[in-house]
Amino acid sequence: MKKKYSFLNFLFLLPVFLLAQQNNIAKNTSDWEIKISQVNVIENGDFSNGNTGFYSSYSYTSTNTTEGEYYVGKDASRWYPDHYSCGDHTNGKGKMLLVNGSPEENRVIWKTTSKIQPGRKYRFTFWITSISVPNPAVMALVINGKEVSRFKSSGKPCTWASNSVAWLPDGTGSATIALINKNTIRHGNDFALDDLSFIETTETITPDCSEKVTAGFTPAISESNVLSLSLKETSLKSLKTVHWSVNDSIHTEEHSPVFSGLSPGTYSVKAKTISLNGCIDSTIQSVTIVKKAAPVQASLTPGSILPGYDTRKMEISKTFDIKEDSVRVLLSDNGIVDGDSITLVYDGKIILTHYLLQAKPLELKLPVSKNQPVHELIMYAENLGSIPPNTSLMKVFDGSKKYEVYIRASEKSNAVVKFRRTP
Ligand SMILES: [Ca+2]
Ligand SMILES: [Ca+2]
Repeated sequence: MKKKYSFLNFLFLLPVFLLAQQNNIAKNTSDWEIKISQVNVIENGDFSNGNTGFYSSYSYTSTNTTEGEYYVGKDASRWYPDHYSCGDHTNGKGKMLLVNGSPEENRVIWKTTSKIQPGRKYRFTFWITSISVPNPAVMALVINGKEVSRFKSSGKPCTWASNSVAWLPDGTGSATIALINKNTIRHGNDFALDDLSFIETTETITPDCSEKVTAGFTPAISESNVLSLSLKETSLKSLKTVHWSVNDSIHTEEHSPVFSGLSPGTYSVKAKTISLNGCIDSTIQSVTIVKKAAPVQASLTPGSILPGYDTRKMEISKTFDIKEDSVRVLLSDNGIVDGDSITLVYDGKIILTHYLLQAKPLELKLPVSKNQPVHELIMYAENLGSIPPNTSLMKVFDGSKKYEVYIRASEKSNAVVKFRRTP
């Protein structure tokens, strides 16, 4: 079910900033100290184990008679007498992949699929030499169906050269790597491949942003002024996150958020997308609400619309002494997320209603002005979820100081937290 952000009493919201975005404060710094594996994830990349660990559409034969054949061996001249007698790349004495280029287009010489770790970066390297003259091979490297490089072998036989390409995972969780010879000439066009590797890297890789998810979106406004937002892109496969903001005061990372109870006016709606390959896009649109929904009454008090608000006991959970001009408050469901729905009242005004508590914290920035000695945040339970009462973990940040408190609200009591401004 989609949660709804109400704009009830929207005029009162300013300058309260609600940030329903994922917070990274509690994230352990060790998350960033990623150990890089130097292991080659390609099996048998040096061909020391023979004809195994890869697929080929070429024909395997120990004696070369025609084009489109391959062999895993130590000496090209023993495979076909007119080939040069080149040593392998690994140590000059080992095995390599010997190939007589096919005249058919796009025949796969070598292909394998490797599992990859999400969020990591990789580098694929292969070595190639011609074993005959003329017409050196032109090797296309294809990863997950996309050609990422094209490399021409040196025309000189027994002269190894390497091609190496850095690669960012595309969200599929694996990398199917293929080598295809783009040269289809029969004469010459014979070569050897060796020391294929696919290894994690820490280098900076510029992503190919021609395949990013664009942040174009369509706002839809219903009769009752419910604003629904969704991205235009039909395939969200390569979307990592979308960040929505309305008037830069309400933020959410839901894919398709719904905002209810908007008062008439013009809103600046921004969508920012980050694709799995790290490419960023953003779009801003003005959304105008013309038809009046329920009239907003400046005199509306929480008690006039929240049943039992005034009669419930005000249970003070904690009073905090605050030094800064504002506090950051993070609210999340305590333990099992069971559908607790709440309204929050700050200094007598509703700042958020029909909010479903989640494991991912809601972030609020609340002003703690000196004009008023004590500020009150009240949590009102709209329902009790499946496990009553409504309990929530509240984290309070006063500058660099951090506090935690569990608060609970029920049909009998409202949870109250006070912020006392220190001089
Ligand atoms: Ca080798
Ligand atoms: Ca040939």
